Amino acid sequence: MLFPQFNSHRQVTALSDFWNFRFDPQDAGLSNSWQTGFAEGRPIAVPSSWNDQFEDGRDFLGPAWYQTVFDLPWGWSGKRITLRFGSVNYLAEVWLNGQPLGMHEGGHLPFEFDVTALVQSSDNKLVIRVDGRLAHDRVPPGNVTGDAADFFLSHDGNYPQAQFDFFPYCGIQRPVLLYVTPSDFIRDITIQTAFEGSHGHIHVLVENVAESSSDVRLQLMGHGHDSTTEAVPSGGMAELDLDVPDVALWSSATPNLYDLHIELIQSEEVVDSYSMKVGVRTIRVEGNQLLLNNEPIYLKGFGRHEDFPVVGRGYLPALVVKDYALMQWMGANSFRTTHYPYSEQMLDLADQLGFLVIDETPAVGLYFREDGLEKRRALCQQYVKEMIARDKNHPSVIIWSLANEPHSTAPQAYTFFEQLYQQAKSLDSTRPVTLVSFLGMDEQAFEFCDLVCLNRYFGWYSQSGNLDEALPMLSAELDGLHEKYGKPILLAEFGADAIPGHHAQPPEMFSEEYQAELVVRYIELLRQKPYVVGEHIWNLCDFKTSQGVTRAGALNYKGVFTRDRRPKLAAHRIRSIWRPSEV
Ligand code: GCB
Repeated sequence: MLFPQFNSHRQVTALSDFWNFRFDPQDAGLSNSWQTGFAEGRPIAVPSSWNDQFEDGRDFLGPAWYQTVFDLPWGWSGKRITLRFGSVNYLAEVWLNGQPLGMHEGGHLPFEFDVTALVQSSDNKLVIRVDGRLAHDRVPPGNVTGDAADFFLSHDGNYPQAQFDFFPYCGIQRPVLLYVTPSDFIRDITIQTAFEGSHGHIHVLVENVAESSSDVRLQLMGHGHDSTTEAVPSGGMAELDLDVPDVALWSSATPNLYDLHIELIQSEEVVDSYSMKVGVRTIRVEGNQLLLNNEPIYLKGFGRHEDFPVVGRGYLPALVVKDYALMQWMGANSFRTTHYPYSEQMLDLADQLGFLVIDETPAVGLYFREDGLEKRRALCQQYVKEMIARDKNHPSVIIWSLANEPHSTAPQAYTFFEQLYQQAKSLDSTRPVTLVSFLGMDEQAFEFCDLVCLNRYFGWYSQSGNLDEALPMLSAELDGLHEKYGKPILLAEFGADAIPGHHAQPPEMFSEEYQAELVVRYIELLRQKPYVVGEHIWNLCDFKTSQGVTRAGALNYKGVFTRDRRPKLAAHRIRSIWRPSEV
């Protein structure tokens, strides 16, 4: 799926700003008046979560209604026009000029509609009903009730009752774009790269709707290279191979990117074009190692959240830049998109700045009770497909994560994840696939996953306050896991809550000293295990959660930075390990 862009054949505009908005607490079918006309509402910022914008409705998860009115830009009439939503959490139903366009389930992934037939040159009424309510057959799930024997309710009793540990922010959370393409256009591009010695190779698959009279031309530029290749599509597809002598490989230390320019040509006229950045690199698991460009890599980084006061999970470009600045200052080279795919802009910057990304679907807190299982399975399959379609061309994305902490002791979990694993591999054979588990030895999916990703909180949720007891347990478990599965292991989460400004010597729980000591001692231990390929601290920053007895102020305080991005003691201590020469 291509991100919309401006060039001499394409244009894009954002329908951002203040929209008209209304909560619909009775689910009273405001639909008639709100689908067709402009009803009484209040202003809301788009994109942004709705929860923290008003004095009422923070915990209201929907349904709610959004409306806006737009005119087409000059010159767009008669062109192919698409309406694209970057992320609406959770369930979106969309109408344009009173006509239904369709619906999309699941946040954090884009969806779009061809609106050519419905759009007018002026006074277009766009209406979206958003339902973010938590339900047992949604993914991620919430409001799960019943027998706890076949699943854990680790977040039982929290409010709102999410089956996961972050606030269930709702609304139109990423930009709504309107874009125009020619009627014969480049529909999709898939890049795969390889190299031998200093010779790079780029395979490009171009999908278009053009007839066989078209040609596809590629130009690759950068790092002293400039070459052009052409191919005639067959069956609506063109496959092209580009050779890159003296290739400048993409890596974390040298995030070299080439410029690829693709043109669709009919009767010697260029009718469409698309430009993108390409990084040449390989990634694979071999033995105990994770190899980037055939060299072992070690991941140093974080789990994070798209989370900030007032905007909630709304896209905030300055925050994207800030979080990269913090991670660079720390000496991190990696992060996981816990627990949903982050914005496309976040990944563009990862390509540019050389961050190694584990890209995770929104499947957090899954459980395997039969009730609603088929629906949850279908949603997980949809998410894998949409995530790979969106992110497949980013060199920064090195691993796909199918889920975080599924409650997968049930026998059905094996087939559930094996199917998702096979699906991911068939969509993209070039990247390792995993899931992130808290079960450890009992995680059935580790039998087929390419690497083992474990979340561990010894010294926090168990062996609380007692690191001398906690560390040997971690050590023994890691050794056991490696013996059982013989795969590289990433410690994908570890950490402790620290209330900013709370100090204790000797260190004790919730103090900055205890968080710092726990994280540092974990890292020292991980570095002694040759099969460990990385350390991802939980979390980069404090973040908002549902209310519950374990979350003071409805915050998870495991950030090494505060929610407003100020460092705690742990940040300095970790920096001295990750960037020793700078401290
Ligand atoms: C976990 C979850 C993460 C939580 C974290 C915690 O294992 O993956 O979403 O926030 O623990 O702090 O409890």
